[in-house]
Amino acid sequence: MQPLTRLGGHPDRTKTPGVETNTGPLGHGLPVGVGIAIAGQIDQAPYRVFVITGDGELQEGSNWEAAMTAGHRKLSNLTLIVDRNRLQQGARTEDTVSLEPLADKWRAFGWNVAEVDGHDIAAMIPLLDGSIPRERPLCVIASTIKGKGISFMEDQASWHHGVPSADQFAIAMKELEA
Ligand SMILES: Cc1ncc(C[n+]2csc(CCOP(=O)(O)OP(=O)(O)O)c2C)c(N)n1
Ligand SMILES: [Mg+2]
Repeated sequence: MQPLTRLGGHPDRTKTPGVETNTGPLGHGLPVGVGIAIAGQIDQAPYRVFVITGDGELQEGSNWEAAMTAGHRKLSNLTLIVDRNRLQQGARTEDTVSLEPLADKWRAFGWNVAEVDGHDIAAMIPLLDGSIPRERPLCVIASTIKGKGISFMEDQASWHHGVPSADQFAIAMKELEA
């Protein structure tokens, strides 16, 4: 438990605005999001559903059952963002169970796909703000660098659940503020 932050290791709907479902077991967020999107489709409700998954998380089979259902039902109210940092808990994704060709996989399941630099907020906004009408669910594959901007953390799998020491924290804050 991380009592002093609203951005704990696992999302907490009681602490983080906009988060509606606690997750932590991998492969649960997308199936739950698909269920909420189906409910919205049946009710003809105006809301849209956003799900974020890790890339290593996509190795869970439950995601692909959900992907198949979302494609079948043409859930145009659903947007998935994949944090494509190419790392999972202890290693690189492609050395563990490779995900590529990732965009083709989503297309094969009946989704639209956008591939973007996940650190480029200006590029992300038009994909998320609903300004582009569509008839299918959208998967945004956002290429990111774990620990971006902190020299000793960048692209290091060990920072999946690393806790910085006081000295490391001071260095990290200095680098981020520079
Ligand atoms: C069902 C399930 N299996 C295993 C785990 C342990 N686990 C937690 S995170 C993780 C790796 C996930 O990879 P990714 O989402 O890419 O992590 P990130 O790049 O964000 O560090 C694993 C295997 C878990 N939380 N839930
Ligand atoms: Mg990852």
